[in-house]
Amino acid sequence: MSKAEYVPPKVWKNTQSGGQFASINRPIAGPTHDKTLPVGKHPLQLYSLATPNGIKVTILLEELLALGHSGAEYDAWLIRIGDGDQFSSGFVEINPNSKIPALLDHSATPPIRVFESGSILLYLAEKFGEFLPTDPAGRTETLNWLFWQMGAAPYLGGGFGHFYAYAPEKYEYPINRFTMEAKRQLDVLDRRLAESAYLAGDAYTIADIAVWSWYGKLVRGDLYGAAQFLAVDQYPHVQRWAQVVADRPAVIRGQRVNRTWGDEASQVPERHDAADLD
Ligand SMILES: N[C@@H](CCC(=O)N[C@@H](CS)C(=O)NCC(=O)O)C(=O)O
Repeated sequence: MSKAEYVPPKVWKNTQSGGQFASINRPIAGPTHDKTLPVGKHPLQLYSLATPNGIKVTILLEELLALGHSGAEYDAWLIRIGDGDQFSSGFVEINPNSKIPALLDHSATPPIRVFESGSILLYLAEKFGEFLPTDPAGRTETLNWLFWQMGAAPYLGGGFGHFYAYAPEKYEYPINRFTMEAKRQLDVLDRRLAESAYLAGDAYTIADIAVWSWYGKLVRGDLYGAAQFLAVDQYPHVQRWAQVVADRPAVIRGQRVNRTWGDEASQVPERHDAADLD
């Protein structure tokens, strides 16, 4: 069956094309409704969901707690992005971009808002002095890979994942385009991880947390059901690293926070105490 070719009009019109997430896509920013965010008992208030961008932050917070930083105790509130919670007035105040994760640090006056998962990782790593080397070379290499992830993952998620898993129909052109890029990115990681244990060198850093949450999950078959399609066995160094990171207790704990799918034991929709995960 051939389809009529799409000819873009002179000015784009908002005709819904369907597909998963179509209901939350809008061409404007700003809030859709008035609602304040709940605030719990800890200084750190996280508003999130256990997507790859969301788990970066909960993994880091659980890592900090595992090291004994009691100041990293946090309340994690659920933002149901499928229901449009990210467009509430309260959420938009802490993230004008209406995307999870977003963090409010009440230990400062006035509280400090932090949005963009990379910015949150950097903020917490600096606040607690962990998972970010202090020597200029190590710190810069960590930030190189952290910023690499922030720039690369939209091609994996918004590009490959969207057209492979979520678009209402399978279109060969974008799937080819973004598969090419996803595989190139995996090869970038594989070559890097062939020469060092972790992305920034010998130490596990916020760069590993950020990259693992997308690419580690991808090669372990936890993202888009695409492991076979992407022939992830071609990346043995990524696989080795992904397994080491996956085995960390804080990584296992962090992935359960703000999770509302999968088997019931893995779901902790809200987290207010360590005991919520025990
Ligand atoms: N660059 C942002 C991306 C965040 C992002 O895309 N979050 C998604 C979930 S993974 C979201 O909130 N989507 C809701 C929407 O697009 O309305 C970050 O890393 O924090």
